[in-house]
Amino acid sequence: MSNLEQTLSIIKPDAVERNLDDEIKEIFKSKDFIILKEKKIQIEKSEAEKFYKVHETKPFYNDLCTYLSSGPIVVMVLEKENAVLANRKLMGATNPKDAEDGTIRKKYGISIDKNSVHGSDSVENAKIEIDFFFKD
Ligand code: IDP
Ligand code: MG
Repeated sequence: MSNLEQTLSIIKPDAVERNLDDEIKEIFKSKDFIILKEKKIQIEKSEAEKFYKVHETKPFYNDLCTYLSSGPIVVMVLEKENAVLANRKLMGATNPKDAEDGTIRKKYGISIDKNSVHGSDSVENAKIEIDFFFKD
């Protein structure tokens, strides 16, 4: 059965700063993700706080929001069969130290906070996150 999904991907400031965005986009395309929408933007801290609201009680919340708003990011809607899980697998573990070979975070991640990419963690959150960045 076909299960075409869309997911939200963000190339985070640490990767854009190192000019890795084209290289990371090529990885997605090589794994048969279609980039349906994309934009390079810089967001306000208040927007990062809304985006990461689920983490608002975490000790790292403030630093996380400061970081996501610290420089340009590339936000993309990716489409593929089972895109949400496929993207999470391709990204690798949150902490690059724990990420498997062949994953984006293993290859490019610097630390648990500067881990180069974000990806939606469920189909439900993917819809919310796509709307957050691409609702007209
Ligand atoms: P995920 O990005 O793999 O889905 P989440 O648990 O949703 O991971 O956390 C969101 C982001 O918050 C992570 O990508 C990472 O940048 C940051 N983060 C998560 N845990 C920590 C931590 O323990 N210290 C610092 N930053 C963290
Ligand atoms: Mg997450």
